[in-house]
Amino acid sequence: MICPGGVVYNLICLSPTVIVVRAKIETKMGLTKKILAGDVSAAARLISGLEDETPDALDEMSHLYPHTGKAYVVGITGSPGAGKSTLTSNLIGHFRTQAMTVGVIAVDPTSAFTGGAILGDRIRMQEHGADKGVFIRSLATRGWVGGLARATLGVIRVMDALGKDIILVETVGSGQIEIDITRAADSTVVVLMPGAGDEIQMMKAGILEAADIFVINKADRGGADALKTNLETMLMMKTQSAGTWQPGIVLTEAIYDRGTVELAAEIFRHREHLTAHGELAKRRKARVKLELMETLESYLKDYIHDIDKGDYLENFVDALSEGKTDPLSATREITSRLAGDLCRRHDDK
Ligand SMILES: Nc1nc2c(ncn2[C@@H]2O[C@H](COP(=O)(O)OP(=O)(O)O)[C@@H](O)[C@H]2O)c(=O)[nH]1
Ligand SMILES: [Mg+2]
Repeated sequence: MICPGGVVYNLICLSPTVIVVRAKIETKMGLTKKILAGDVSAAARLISGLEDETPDALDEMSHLYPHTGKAYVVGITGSPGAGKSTLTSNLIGHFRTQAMTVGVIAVDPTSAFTGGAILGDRIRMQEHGADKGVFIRSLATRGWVGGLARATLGVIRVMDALGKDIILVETVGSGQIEIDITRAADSTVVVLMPGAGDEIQMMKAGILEAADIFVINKADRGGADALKTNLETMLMMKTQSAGTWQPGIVLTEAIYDRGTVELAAEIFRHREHLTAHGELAKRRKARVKLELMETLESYLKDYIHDIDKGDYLENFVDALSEGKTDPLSATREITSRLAGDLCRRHDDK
């Protein structure tokens, strides 16, 4: 039965099952309405659903999506212990004095194993816990990079719909995860500290290219000036065309809340640069593409998982083991079944 939405839907679909489905949809729409009205517990519920990747939460995002795109997203990344959470907490304090509302997402792919870092982040940001203008959420995923990126992008959207002006995304680790998260941010801040020697690793992982702003934190410890000189030399070696953004280097002492105002100013300077050069729209387009690819991938993976509950994939595995087919031919066969199944699935909705 084809059931389009709205009134017509009501008139032609009066069977009890359909009425149940409709009631469920109304609850979902209600969640988006609540979030748009600033309901924090509704936002928290949706975020939990996104972490668990429940079908309801993913559906709800379709309602929420059109109401997003206003917030400015700042990624804060760097090695564990560099001072990201302390800096984030300082930035929250600063933005609040400017009457801006703030969302914070602390992403920690390692915490699934260590369990410790997120607790540390909470403690460092707890002074803002009672502030209604601040919404803080830690995200731990099961160490799966794709899931991590997808959940983060979703949570950014939820905080955006909640009306937060600035969203700070703290991520730990190096390499692929950082690069992925930087694609989700409008401005990316890379936090370094003297004596850690992570400059070389940074170059290898391509983080130098991904950074819009560098912070040298723990400047109270000495060695900060030498690190700054090092970094400047590395940045000079990059080929740069006229009009491109030159990453600024900000020295901070986060435990004493020193350098926060300068860092915030640098973030806004970068935002102005992006806007003036049409770069912000380009970055956001790249983010939307990432979201599309992540959603598409997860949709297809879910489908494959569903059919695997039977013997369908096993039959291919047998045929492959016996040399009767090859992975590409099997993939082609599976995807043509998928095309047929999806058409039927969409018609049924
Ligand atoms: N000496 C010094 N310690 C700092 C500074 N900023 C942060 N710390 C300390 O470094 C440790 C790690 O900080 P944290 O913000 O949790 O780092 P994260 O792992 O990058 O989030 C904590 O014990 C902080 O108190 C700083 O500017 N100077
Ligand atoms: Mg931290």
